[in-house]
Amino acid sequence: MALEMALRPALARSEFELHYQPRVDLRTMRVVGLEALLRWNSADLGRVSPGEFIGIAEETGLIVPIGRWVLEEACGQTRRLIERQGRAIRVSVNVSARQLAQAGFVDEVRDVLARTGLPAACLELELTESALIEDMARTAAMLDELRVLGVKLAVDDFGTGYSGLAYLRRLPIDILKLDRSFVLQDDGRISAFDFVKAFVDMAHALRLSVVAEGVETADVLEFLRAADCDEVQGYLMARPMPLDALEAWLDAAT
Ligand code: G
Ligand code: G
Ligand code: MN
Ligand code: NA
Repeated sequence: MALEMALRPALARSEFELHYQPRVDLRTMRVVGLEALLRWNSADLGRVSPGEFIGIAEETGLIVPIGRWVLEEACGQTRRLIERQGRAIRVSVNVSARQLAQAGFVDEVRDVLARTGLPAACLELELTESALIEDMARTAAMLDELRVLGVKLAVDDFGTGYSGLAYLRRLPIDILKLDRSFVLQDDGRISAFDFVKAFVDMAHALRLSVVAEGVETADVLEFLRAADCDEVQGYLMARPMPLDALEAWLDAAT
């Protein structure tokens, strides 16, 4: 309750900020993308992690205006970053089921791209399996419209649900983001190679590219390289950072 009371005025009080975590091409080790991750510094509660407030934002519907702000901020900041860096960089934005269920979501994405000037191909939307299968017919129509705009579509936390794979045939998905638990077992050991490799091969056969999340060690990086994974993201490369720190990091890395 205290959290919800503090969350309601947070947007108007400019208490949100985006941090960005680099995503790296596993073959060239160049940064090809960034994931925008929401941070809340509450005047009343101090720093609150998304794990604590995203659920409440979803239940209360506050995720809709907050998500709109995230999309606009991520697109605007990335557009300016691309200008300064002089090369294309993709930004991925997490989208909740609740946002996807909004009637005007596609228009909102189209408007934000027009307002910020970010090329559509530089925007990726991360959707969870549960959001995708909630209302398949409607979702499929919507994702087709987003695809026509040129936006990239990713399945986030892939391998954590039990939704099967049929939806991958019906929906115009471009990217699978393998959850950390897909590669690391509960005891911290790396999963069976053949298991991970088979999934990567299947994804490639379906023309999907594969991003592994939560890469923390060189062992895991080499394992993913051997499994033919396309991109990696994790503390081994970099933590999520505020924009200015990210730019300094990018300048140092190249
Ligand atoms: O940033 P962190 O590593 O703590 O993220 C925790 C969770 O919060 C992740 O599941 C992530 O997808 C989610 N999250 C972070 N930022 C956003 C956002 O802008 N929108 C939504 N819907 N979820 C987010
Ligand atoms: O659910 P989603 O994939 O959107 O959330 C990404 C979350 O993973 C963020 O909370 C981010 O801070 C976290 N994260 C990013 N890199 C790593 C990592 O190497 N290890 C772990 N444990 N978490 C990570
Ligand atoms: Mn994500
Ligand atoms: Na994830």
